[in-house]
Amino acid sequence: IQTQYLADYRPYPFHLNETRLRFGLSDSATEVTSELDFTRQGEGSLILDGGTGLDILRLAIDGQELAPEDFTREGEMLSIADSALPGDSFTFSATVRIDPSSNTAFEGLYLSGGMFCTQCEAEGFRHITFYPDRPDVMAPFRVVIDSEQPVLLSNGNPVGQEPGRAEWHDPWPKPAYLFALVAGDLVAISDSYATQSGRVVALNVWVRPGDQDRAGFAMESLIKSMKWDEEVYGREYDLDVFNIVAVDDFNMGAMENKGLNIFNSKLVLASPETATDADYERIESVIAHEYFHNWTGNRITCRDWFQLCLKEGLTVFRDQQFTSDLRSAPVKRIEDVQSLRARQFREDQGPLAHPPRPDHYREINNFYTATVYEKGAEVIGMLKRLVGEDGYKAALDLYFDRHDGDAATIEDWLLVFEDATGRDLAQFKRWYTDAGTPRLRMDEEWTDGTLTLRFSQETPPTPGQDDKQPRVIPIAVGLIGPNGDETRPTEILEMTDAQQSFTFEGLGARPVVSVLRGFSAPVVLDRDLDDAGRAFLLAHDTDPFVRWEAGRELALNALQSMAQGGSADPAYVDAIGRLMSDDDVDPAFRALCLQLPAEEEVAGRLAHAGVTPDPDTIHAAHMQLAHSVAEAHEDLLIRLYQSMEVTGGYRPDAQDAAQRALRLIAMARLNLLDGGERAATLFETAGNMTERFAALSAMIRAGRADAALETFRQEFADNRLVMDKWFMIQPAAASPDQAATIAAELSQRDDFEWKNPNRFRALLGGLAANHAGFHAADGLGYDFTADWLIRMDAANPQIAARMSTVFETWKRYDAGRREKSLAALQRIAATPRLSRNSEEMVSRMIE
Ligand code: DPP
Ligand code: ZN
Repeated sequence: IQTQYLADYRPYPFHLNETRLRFGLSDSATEVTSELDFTRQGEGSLILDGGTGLDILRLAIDGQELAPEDFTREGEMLSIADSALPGDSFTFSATVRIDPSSNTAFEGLYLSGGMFCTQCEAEGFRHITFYPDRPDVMAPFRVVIDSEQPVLLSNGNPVGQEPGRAEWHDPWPKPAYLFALVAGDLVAISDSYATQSGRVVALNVWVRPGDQDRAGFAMESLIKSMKWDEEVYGREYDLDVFNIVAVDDFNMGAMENKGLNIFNSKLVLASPETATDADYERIESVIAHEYFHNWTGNRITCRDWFQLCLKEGLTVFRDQQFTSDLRSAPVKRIEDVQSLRARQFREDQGPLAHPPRPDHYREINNFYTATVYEKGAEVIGMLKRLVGEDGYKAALDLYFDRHDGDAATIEDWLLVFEDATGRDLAQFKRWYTDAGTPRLRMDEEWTDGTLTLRFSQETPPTPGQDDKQPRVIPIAVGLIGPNGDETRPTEILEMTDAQQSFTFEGLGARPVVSVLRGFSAPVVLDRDLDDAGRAFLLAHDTDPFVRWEAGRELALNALQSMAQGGSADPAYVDAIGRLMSDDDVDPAFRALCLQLPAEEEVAGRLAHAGVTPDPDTIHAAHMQLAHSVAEAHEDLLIRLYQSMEVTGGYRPDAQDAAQRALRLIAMARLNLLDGGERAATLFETAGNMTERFAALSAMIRAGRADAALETFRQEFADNRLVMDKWFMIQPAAASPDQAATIAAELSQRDDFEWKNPNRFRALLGGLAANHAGFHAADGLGYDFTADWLIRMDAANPQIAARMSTVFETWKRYDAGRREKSLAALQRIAATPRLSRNSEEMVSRMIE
């Protein structure tokens, strides 16, 4: 399989004027007829993509059937002989037969619980018919669906609907990856939205009969998204209908197909009894994300897949802004940084590191990564910080104006910022082209009222990129006086050199520096600050991110020293107690501060410091520090557990969710002292999934969950999404020496429907979330995971390849673990007929 290179990009030699498709749906023999109106626009042959599963019934040009010598089929490519083309304009037509019922990869057209649905991003359309399956070939679509299924949907506006047939027209030129079709027994909850210019749009959320009462929150979220994009970005919706469909078997979270978003049902369906606060927040943000793609992704798409972060980074940035506006901005920022560090920093520090805009790949599906998405969003956040609110708005207006209807590039994107603001972004572009997380070091010098901050930056080598040039780093700094008052408000220092100093003059007394406010750049910051300084920032900083970060640093320092045989430093325990008892502080923020850094993060930090992490010691340190907090603050935690109880009916809003979060983390700490008593009571009495699930998880940790797990299973046996939680939490919350065995037992159950991506991710992801369990020294976690990756690869390569990233940190650990994880990876690599997806991932990790 060949590597694709960005440098090899060539425009497609034909313009596609219109695409017409006709589907005769049948489970195992669906017939697809296409008519593609082409006009030549450059030199080259007519080459179409088409998977090996396409059975050719007829190929024709301008109605003339092609003879065998008029075309050649090689792998996933169909080439038409130049001699078969009548001139510069012609209609290519194909009738093919495909088998949706045997499509377990869920790419192209497939069946999910008897319902037809599609997933075409990135390259799924080639499994439906022959086509120039590349994002820079855009055309309006007309689609006719013949089927006995009661509901027949495709992109765009409905043209005709009669029993057994539906016709759809999408006037907006789009690439094939945005095509969608759904046919099934579905019911809608419906509403409508009047856009700012007065267009009335019919809105439907389609679900299986019986699920309607769990679709209301998705609809509310959609309406909020439509309004927000008008108010904040001036972007209006552009069709008569907007359909969302919930599907049980789905590789991704959701997909932004034009006018017909298809969602993993876990990101649509929610009720207080079945979904947690975190589920609600995620549904709201993913509904927004996919809706926002209508402009950043669909109206302006990507020229090629190397530019994926053009649409994903920007759309993640937009959904983050949306959540900040609707909920608490500081809390959202901290959550985003937590997830960036846990997933993207981890990726950047290992064998899978790649730039937000990669310049080569073998399988594009392997590049739907935290780097492309989350770091892609961080880079836009930095751009915005550098050019300011007004500059950002001017640049975005210019982007929409200049590139509407285009398949654009990162160069186009940066040029609108240069043109709108007059700034040169040549050096800034390194954020897109270079992999790796810069290390930023800050030293301070204080003389006679003058404070000098000396910064140095360095980015460690990443695969294929040994030498790194300095980047533009926006460093947000504020100064806090000794009495706790802010003496200098936030200012952005713009670092461009490898070493650079900034001076603050006329200061009365030496301040404490609050640096990297709001996490102004995705870097690892090193500075010498003692625990007293950190406790001071935790108590006094006006910047919530730096406050939280100070607490996290205290906890990390304690964990790090405990994991190396030291004892728990009281600084963290004392400081956290003071913060917890401050009722003026947002409960959600307090809950975040009371969380300990994940064990995985401690391992990463130790590895960075040149110490081989021992998962068992880290786990013991984690337990011990949590225990110290519980013992030192038992009365306070009991008070919080009582006072944060939310009364009245369940509401998924930020205020109530914040109280629940603080209450439940208080319960988790008390769990270490009360042997699971509070959790057991809450499990019996709670009326919502947020509390019940937290209680169940605490009971597992307390070793008294057997009966509760069975009660839970009986109650929710019919609800796949809730049962996913049941499969996930058992290995995740198990004691490390049991985790792999528990996962293995669960995998033998009849209801472990492993081909369902959610169920598979729940069980394997649950084990991987148990750091010391997955990395158990006996290697059982590695073996269990490898067995299932091999099995899944034969059915669904995308899911197997993505889950294989649980191994990406394997080189960090001791020789015994390294040997066992390498053996597991080699076993995967040696599997006959391994997919290109898994082959690429595993070979990058082994190299
Ligand atoms: N469905 C994925 C997303 O929205 C890919 N576009 O990010
Ligand atoms: Zn997206």
